[in-house]
Amino acid sequence: MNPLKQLVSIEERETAPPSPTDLLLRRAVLAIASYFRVECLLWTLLEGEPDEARVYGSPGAGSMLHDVELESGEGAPADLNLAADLNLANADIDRAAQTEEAIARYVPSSFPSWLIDQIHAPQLTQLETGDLIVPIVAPSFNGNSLALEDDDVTSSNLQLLLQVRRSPQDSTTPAPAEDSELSRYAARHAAVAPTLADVPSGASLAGWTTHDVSVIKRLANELGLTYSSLLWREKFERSQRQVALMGRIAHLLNSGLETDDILQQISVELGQGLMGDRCLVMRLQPAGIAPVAHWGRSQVTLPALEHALDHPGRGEVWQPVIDTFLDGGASYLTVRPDATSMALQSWLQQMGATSALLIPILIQSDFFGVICLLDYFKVRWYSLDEVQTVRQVADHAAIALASAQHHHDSHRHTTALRLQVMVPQTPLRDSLTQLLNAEAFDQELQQLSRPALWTVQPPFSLIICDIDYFKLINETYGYSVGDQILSQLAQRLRRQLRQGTLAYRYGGEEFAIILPRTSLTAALDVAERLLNAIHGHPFETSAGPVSVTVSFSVAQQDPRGDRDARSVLQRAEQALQDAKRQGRDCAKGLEFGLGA
Ligand code: GH3
Ligand code: MG
Ligand code: MG
Repeated sequence: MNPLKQLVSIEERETAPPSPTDLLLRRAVLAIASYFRVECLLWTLLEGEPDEARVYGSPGAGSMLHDVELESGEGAPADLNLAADLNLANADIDRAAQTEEAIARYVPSSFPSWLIDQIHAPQLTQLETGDLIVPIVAPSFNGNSLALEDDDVTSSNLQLLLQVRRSPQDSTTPAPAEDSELSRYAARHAAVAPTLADVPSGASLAGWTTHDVSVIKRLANELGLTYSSLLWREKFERSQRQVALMGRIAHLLNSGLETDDILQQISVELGQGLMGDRCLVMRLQPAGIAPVAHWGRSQVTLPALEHALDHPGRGEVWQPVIDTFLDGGASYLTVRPDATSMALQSWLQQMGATSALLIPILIQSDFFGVICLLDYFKVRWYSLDEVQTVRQVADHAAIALASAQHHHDSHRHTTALRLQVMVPQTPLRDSLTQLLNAEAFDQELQQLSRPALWTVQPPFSLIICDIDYFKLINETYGYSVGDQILSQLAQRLRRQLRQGTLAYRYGGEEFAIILPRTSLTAALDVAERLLNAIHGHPFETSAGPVSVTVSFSVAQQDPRGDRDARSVLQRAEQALQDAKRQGRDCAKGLEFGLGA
């Protein structure tokens, strides 16, 4: 079975359906607002992940939020469908959902001070504004029943917080519609006679009867229990999905796929699984950043990826970013327009993103790059377990890269071995010279160009050479003498090269030699050696000794500036033209960064 196909067929989870907790909270706000004829805010997630705090508001509750900074508000045209989605039988709720603008959900960026007090010591109270505050505390299992944690539960247990405002003229609860689900619900709870003990001692709750307070407390309790169980179920399902995702990624590593494909699938899995807009596996080096694998949400138009490639020549601007990652630093960023001086911030702006989760990939202790989840249309928060998942995936990506590095080295080794034992008819071999042919050369260039290896492999160099005035030699001595020269020249080249260094005849009288792990200077030395083996040493042919000269050129891979091995070849060809122009019979190298 082809694992690639299996993974591609994974259903695209493009947009998150509204979560059950989200629906519950909206429904609760609608119910309370319409039953008590109040404006109502419901604060959520006060339990340790403040980034996920939300506040739900009834249609007229905006004024209650005056002193709170909001990051984003979601007006509620979509919420008009909410009542239908929920199949609410309750006419009150239905009406409220349709006549009012339904429930808005906001992301608060700060909490009012009374709310902070509530987090520390939750208690039913009334604010100076007259708002009734009903804390909803998560069920805890301490005391003489099951204790989950030894921690102090009272301070961290505030889960939801209801803030209710009733205008003075509405100080009594009108009878709700007869047939409403809520009225039955309220009646059921009202039937339990409220005792004075239900109301905080000494509390004088202006505008609220003890009965109302009792009902609202019971509603709150029930809401808290339902919310808790739904929340745990969501958390459980999310962690199950993440376990499944990790399983698929672990499977990929063992799939025999090429590293590029593995990284590509990793970006697909993460992008879809965590529902980002774009997921990149990036190589990050002091002088720049470049994508190795990429997934983008297909339903939206994202800015072109070319911005992802930071152009070289700006110095080592990324070094501080790398250092930060190596120190275990920042992994989550929102884009701040004022922070353009930082490489990462300005890169995110170039990309047009609003927020990013960046997790480093370390191969053993070497920094490779980052896995980058980008969001474009809103600021996206990631929960701790999501971050944890991406970290694990980054470790898996590192394993894939490390084994690719290892594999690449052994691939070279086996290719070299195969060359030595290869039968002459092997199609990758040229029959005249017994060197590897143009097709083999092309294949090797492709191998060298694989994105996952491109920046990981130690830089290679390429020597190419071309016989000078070969046309003239053919014309002077005949084509078959030309052939003899070609064949002997190939032998001489091979004899000069170390065992395992591959030489190719990739054109009529053009040869190429790939030198792995070799700098430009070292490759130039090799070219000089080859040159000297030809210059002044005539070839024995059927027409007698014939002297030929050859022009050599050398180029070294530039992992940042070159797109692939073809770019290196182009640079070598450019250098070859220089050699020809400058009188032939010589070796020229072209430094990268200088060519066109
Ligand atoms: P330069 O110094 O500029 O390279 O001059 P040149 O004459 O070598 O260059 P050109 O590209 O004009 O000529 C290459 C010649 O190589 C032309 C072609 O006939 C000859 N050639 C190509 N393949 C073979 C072959 O297999 N056998 C023989 N004998 N000649 C070949
Ligand atoms: Mg030529
Ligand atoms: Mg030539």
